[in-house]
Amino acid sequence: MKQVTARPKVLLDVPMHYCPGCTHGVAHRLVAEAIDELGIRGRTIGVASVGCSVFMYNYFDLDFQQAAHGRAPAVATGIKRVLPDRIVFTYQGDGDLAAIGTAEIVHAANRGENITVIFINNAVYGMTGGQMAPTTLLGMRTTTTPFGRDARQAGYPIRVVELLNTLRGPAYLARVALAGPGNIHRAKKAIRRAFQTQVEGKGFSLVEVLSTCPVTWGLPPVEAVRWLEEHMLPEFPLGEFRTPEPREAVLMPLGGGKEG
Ligand SMILES: Cc1ncc(C[n+]2csc(CCOP(=O)(O)OP(=O)(O)O)c2C)c(N)n1
Ligand code: SF4
Repeated sequence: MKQVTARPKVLLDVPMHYCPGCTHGVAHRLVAEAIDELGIRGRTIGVASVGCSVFMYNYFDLDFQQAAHGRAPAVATGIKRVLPDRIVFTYQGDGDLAAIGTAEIVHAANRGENITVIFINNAVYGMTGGQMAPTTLLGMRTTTTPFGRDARQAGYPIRVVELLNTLRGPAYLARVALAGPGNIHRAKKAIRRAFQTQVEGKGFSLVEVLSTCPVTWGLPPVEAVRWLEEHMLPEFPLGEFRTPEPREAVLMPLGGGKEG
């Protein structure tokens, strides 16, 4: 019989701790498939962040470093600069990346660090019980916005990819969604391309992955996917926002600026 699918080699055969229907597991698999397919298993180092994926190092047959709240891009920067032949990636939720670690992600992207960031946007802080995240939708109820997020008090949802796309540093920026086979297939391609960008030495890559948190959203897993499609997609458009181009010359002309 022809085998059409198998567990990625880099993903260990151990039970994960995620809630039933949580798409962290799907995202892990896509990362693992990309690493396997690119043949970089022996030289990849992951940086785990805080949040529900804090224990992801238990699931990958890779070297991992755990970073303190929001600091994963800074830790990844250090590892990559010391070991430039390694492929270094972070895996961060929206609380970790877009709230606690806003400075780290902006500056790592702006410097064009040759690292890959997998950014899981499930619109809430999952691990700590469902508080508002920077990506929480307007009107969305969370434990800290029980009447729905109100822009006058809590500001607007932050579109991380669009924000980083204002910088010149990043080489690859994409947003994908774990909703339905077509979107999951596109998510896989984007994650693979993000790693490929680093393999080719082209600089900073980030994929925002729209994900579900059925438990804190209070929805069964299938309805959570529908909710993502109905509510998150209009706020967070999908696509590749930046693809690798030859790096622009940054040297100033001799004389320090304007000529003539
Ligand atoms: C009581 C408490 N407040 C704050 C923290 C810090 N903290 C650790 S994980 C986390 C939420 C992370 O959420 P996110 O990054 O969105 O990841 P998710 O859990 O949704 O995957 C926070 C705020 C903590 N551990 N405990
Ligand atoms: S709390 Fe949400 S993000 Fe965390 S494991 Fe459960 S479903 Fe997944």
